[in-house]
Amino acid sequence: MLIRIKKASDVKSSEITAKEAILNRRSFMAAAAAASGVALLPAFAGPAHAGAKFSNVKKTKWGEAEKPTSLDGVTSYNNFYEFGTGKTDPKENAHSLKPNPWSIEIAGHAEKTGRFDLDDLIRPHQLEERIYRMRCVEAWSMVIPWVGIPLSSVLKRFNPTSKAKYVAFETLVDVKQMPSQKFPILPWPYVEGLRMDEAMHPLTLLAVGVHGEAMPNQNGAPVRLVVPWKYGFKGIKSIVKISFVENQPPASWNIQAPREYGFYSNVYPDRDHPRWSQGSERRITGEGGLKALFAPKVQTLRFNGYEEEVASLYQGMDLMELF
Ligand SMILES: Nc1nc2c(c(=O)[nH]1)N[C@H]1C(S)=C(S)[C@@H](COP(=O)(O)O)O[C@H]1N2
Ligand SMILES: [Mo]
Repeated sequence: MLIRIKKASDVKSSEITAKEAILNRRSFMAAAAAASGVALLPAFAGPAHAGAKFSNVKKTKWGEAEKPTSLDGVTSYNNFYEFGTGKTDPKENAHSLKPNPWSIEIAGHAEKTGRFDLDDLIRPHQLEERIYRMRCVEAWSMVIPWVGIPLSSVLKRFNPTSKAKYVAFETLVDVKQMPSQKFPILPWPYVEGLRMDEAMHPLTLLAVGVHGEAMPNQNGAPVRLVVPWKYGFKGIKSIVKISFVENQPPASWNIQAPREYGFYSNVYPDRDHPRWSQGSERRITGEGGLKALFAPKVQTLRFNGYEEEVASLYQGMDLMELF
């Protein structure tokens, strides 16, 4: 599963022209903003530096009653093994990731495939803020205000064929940017997959930011998956390839320890992990430090509380077996 990244010399001149047009338009917008004295960003600002705020993000009903984990909490306690296995390693080490420019290869059973600039994939869509409960398989959780678009809106544009039964995702492989890839902690690239109906579900997001700003490197800049009714590891970070496939694709943690982590990995408190209970979680608020072990314990809900929205996807499946 090696990823071939197009060299600059491989890029067709038509693509270069398109790219130049984009860059010109951006500098025009920046000049316009400077002239008006307003800090203006286009709806999607791919080149934005970490911390740059998005404009034109539509608020949604999702999670409006929840109290989000602070930005400090969301960015200081992470799992991103490409930067180390410790919870504070990503914050410390992810500065070597270069999220701009970024492109994604779309492959497999679809009428349209190819390599696309991330900006071109995101820009046609209205960015939304969705505050989702996120539950890690390690029994801690956060409430995260994501900025993104429904994954379905991007996937639909490629006209997947009837052979597309699953969607497979891959993270970047580049040991210079992701230094812990020199260690065989997991087989690289990190890979994940969803069944087509899960990928197309309106709750499933392609996220490009948190707390109104461009995705911090440690959270999976510039673009990552968010599937709030599944354990956190399904939310693959720093995606470089999306493939429409016929058979169930490999998923990193499922390959690593199949008896502990299933392909579906829906949050399901009835089914404990072989080594610990999944019945409750430590809610990290990010306030007063990040002492996850001492964070208040709350009950874990079926499908992480999104049962009403997603239970129908699994009708007739034995979720104790197909975990
Ligand atoms: N490429 C990649 N994606 C990944 C991981 C990883 O190690 N590598 N960790 C996963 C796990 S276990 C979790 S809980 C979430 C954490 O996302 P967050 O750090 O934004 O909270 O990212 C997931 N996505
Ligand atoms: Mo996780």
